[in-house]
Formats: sequence, C-alpha cells, structure tokens
Amino acid sequence: MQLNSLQVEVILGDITTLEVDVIVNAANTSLLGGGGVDGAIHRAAGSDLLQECRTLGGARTGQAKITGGYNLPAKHVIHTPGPIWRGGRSGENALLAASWRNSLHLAAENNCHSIAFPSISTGVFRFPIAEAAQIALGEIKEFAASPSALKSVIICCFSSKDQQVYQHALKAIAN
Ligand code: AR6
Repeated sequence: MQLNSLQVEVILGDITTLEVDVIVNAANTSLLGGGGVDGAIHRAAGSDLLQECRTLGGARTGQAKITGGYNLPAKHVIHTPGPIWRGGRSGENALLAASWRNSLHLAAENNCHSIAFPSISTGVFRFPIAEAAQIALGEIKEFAASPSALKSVIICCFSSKDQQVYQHALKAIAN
C-alpha cells in the first residue's frame, strides 16, 4: 500500500533474511542481545555485531541506535528497546510509538531507502498486538506525511495471525 511517498507492506517471514538497507531489532536496554528476534539477528549477523553493540552504552526504552549489519543481507541494524507491557498505565503506548518513530527517523538520517520492522514488544515484552499494530501504523502514517530518503517500510511478521493484525491496522489508517 502507498502512503504518500512511502510503500508499506506487511509480510510473513524471517527478518534476518531480508535484503533491505536496515532491519530493526526489538532489543532490550542493554543492547547486548537476548532471545526472540534479537537472538536471531545476533546469530545471523555474527559476533562482530555484539562487539559493536558493546560500544553503544545501551539505550533507553524508545530510543534507537544504528550499527552495521555484518553477515546479514541488510546493510544496517537499528536497535530499539520497546516497552515491557505492565498493564498499559506506565506510558507503554508513548514508548512504543517512540521506538517506531525514532527508528524511522534514524533510518532516513542514514540515507536508508528501505527498512524492515519486527512486531516490537509483542513477544517476550507482552504488548497486546492489536494496540501495538495501531500505534506502529499511526507512526508510519505520520512519518510518511513528510518526504525523506526512506521509500519502503516492511513489517515482517513471524506468524500469519500477527500478519493479519498488522494488515488490518494498515487498511484502517489508509482510509
Ligand atoms: N523474524 C521476524 N520476527 C521474529 C523473528 C524473526 N526471525 N523471531 C521472533 N520474531 P520478541 P519483544 C517475532 O520477543 O517482545 C529479547 O530477549 C516474535 O514472534 O523478539 O520486543 C530482547 O533481548 C514477536 O512477534 O521481542 C528483549 O529482552 C516479535 O518478533 C525482549 O526479547 C517480537 O518478539 C524484547 O521483547
């Protein structure tokens, strides 16, 4: 689907296989790896990624930091710790929005034309997926309103159920 100058797609797959300029890592604040998509990205990129991550000094929830992609087909990785779901009254929505927004801006600043995101915070961090998808698409729509280097956004889901949720949220914001 086209949103101004941005092509937005929701796909099913393994984000570590995507040949895009940058993939986003749903990290934790240490930026030193973990399970889920974080573990998969570090395994596929190789230990040089962890070495670069050690120089970053961690990140606050909602912040985004960029590294090389090493053995990944993607040129770069943007690491962003999304919020841990604590019931919804601890600023989780604003923090998740910040993760998406800061990642999009950081990609554009680094002249990336294509970016792929996982479903940030909806795995180990337990953020409810329907709300997460709505927040994600809201930030993408807002970002698409101003021109930038970024032309393509892929949301890479890991189950067809998750894919349906993001597809639904995409259709909702396109109207
Ligand atoms: N490609 C695409 N999506 C994936 C992949 C993959 N290869 N592997 C898992 N997912 P999670 P979070 C999906 O738990 O909730 C880590 O330990 C997964 O099915 O990876 O933000 C970090 O170090 C889910 O839909 O991230 C943090 O401590 C989505 O990615 C913590 O988990 C996100 O699930 C972050 O938790």
